[in-house]
Amino acid sequence: MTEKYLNADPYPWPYDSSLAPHNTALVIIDMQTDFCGIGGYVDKMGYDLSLTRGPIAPIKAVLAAMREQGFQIIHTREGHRPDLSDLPANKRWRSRRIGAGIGDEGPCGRILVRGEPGWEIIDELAPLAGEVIIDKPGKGSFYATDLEMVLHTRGIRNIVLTGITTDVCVHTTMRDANDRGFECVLLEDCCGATDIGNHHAAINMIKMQGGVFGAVSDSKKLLAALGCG
Ligand code: C5J
Repeated sequence: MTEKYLNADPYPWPYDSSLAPHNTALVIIDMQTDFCGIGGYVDKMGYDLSLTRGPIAPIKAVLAAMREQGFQIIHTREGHRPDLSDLPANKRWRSRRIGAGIGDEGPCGRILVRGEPGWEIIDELAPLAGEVIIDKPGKGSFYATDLEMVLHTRGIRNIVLTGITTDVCVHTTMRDANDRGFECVLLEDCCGATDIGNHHAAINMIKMQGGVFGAVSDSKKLLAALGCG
């Protein structure tokens, strides 16, 4: 098999140079209006939307190239059932405290509730028919979902992580994937956080201990590795 990898820090990724469409998935985490759109959950909390909107263009470029080459594409959405039966009381209480109560009415419908306008993935990164969408009630993409089964069924060993937020849902998913034996890379410019310091800290945490959760790269390096640079 031809060896293929991308330049990444602290090691060329994946560790065994096995980058290929049949064994590698692009996972795009929570690119929903609630996290990066006007009137959504993050906006209601008062954060700077430019930080969570920054990754849209680089993800779009990576998504187009990986779709074109036949890589597996997986989207996730954080959200709760309309009856809120999967919303822990403490998660609701904390969100109300900061003025963006999950399940309450907002400018984009009920905040983080499945089926509401704010919960939808933004148009720029809308899933195509046939692409896997994982609905998750928590921050990690494995908890209370069938993501692990989907990855195993499709023969995926390598995961390219993108989306928002770097320090919460992306990091939790990367840690959980790493513990399950998946080989992960996070594309730095394809992620964003509500706090820029947290974004940088989350990136640094991945690179310590020789790549404790995997490696870090960016959209340009990935596109170059795919021959689209
Ligand atoms: C958060 C997420 N930050 N998608 N969710 O609440 O990271």
